[in-house]
Amino acid sequence: MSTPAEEVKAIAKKKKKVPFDYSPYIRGGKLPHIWCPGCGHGIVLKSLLRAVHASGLNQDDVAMVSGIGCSSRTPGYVDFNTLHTLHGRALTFATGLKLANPRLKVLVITGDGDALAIGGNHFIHACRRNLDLTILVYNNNIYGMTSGQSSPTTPQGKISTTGRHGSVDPVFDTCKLAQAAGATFVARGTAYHFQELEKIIFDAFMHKGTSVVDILDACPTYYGRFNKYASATDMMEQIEKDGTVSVKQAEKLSPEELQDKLLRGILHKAERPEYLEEYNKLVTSLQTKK
Ligand SMILES: Cc1ncc(C[n+]2csc(CCOP(=O)(O)OP(=O)(O)O)c2C)c(N)n1
Ligand code: SF4
Repeated sequence: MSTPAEEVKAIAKKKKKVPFDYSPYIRGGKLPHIWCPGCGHGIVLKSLLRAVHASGLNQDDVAMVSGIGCSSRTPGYVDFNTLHTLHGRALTFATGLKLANPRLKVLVITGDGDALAIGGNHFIHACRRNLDLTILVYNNNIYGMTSGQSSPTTPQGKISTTGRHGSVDPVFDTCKLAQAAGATFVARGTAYHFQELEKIIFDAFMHKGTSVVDILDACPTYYGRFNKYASATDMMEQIEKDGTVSVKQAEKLSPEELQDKLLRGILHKAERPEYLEEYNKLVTSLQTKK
């Protein structure tokens, strides 16, 4: 019987394509990973690694910083400069790291709970500063690591361990929040549309300033099971395929058709002075002041 890797190679050979080699980016000694079967985090990681590869960035020039959560375990598995920090505090560490070593391309991996609940204040202020950081919010609508409590993106009426009869709280829209707080690149992708996601993450890397990508992801173990999705695939199809439309598709749809749909793609792009450049200007002016 052939192994999964051999099967991938056989399919690629048929399509006359060279399969993408993830191995230079993975710390093999840290495997197996902790993610459950069907979890979207691994799919997102693949899109992310392909985007890093396409950007031509040297692995030593990339730093990946996370908080705590299933998503935040990502830096443990990849061969970049990595920091696994405190719950909700990835952005404070990332800010310090970027200021101390501006040469580094700093990526922040954070869950919806990590970024928008305990880390909500830090999220707002990181967006406000426009420091050159790429923030990837793995948004699976729930706290995965701690067994499925409601997060700020749990839709109203959906079941969680802290909302056994359906969540009552209104949700945050990560993209609207990021844009209102001042992020200069805001986009949404999904684990289902993984090729599109790779391009979005690539564009986020290329942007100078704070870039935020809200990534609709799937936690079949808690969110999926509590809310009676038949399988991880069913969950991805209902939430991420049927629940979203691309910015391009949206142009042809009426407001009625767009109701209850989330937009995918680049939602906001603006030019504004980057934080480090402004900071360095101040330092230079103070140093040359007589
Ligand atoms: C100060 C602090 N409070 C609470 C926790 C417990 N905790 C660990 S991960 C987590 C939630 C993670 O959810 P999310 O960020 O959405 O990531 P996911 O696990 O879904 O990928 C919580 C509450 C902690 N580690 N530290
Ligand atoms: S608990 Fe949920 S988020 Fe965590 S690894 Fe399992 S499926 Fe993924």
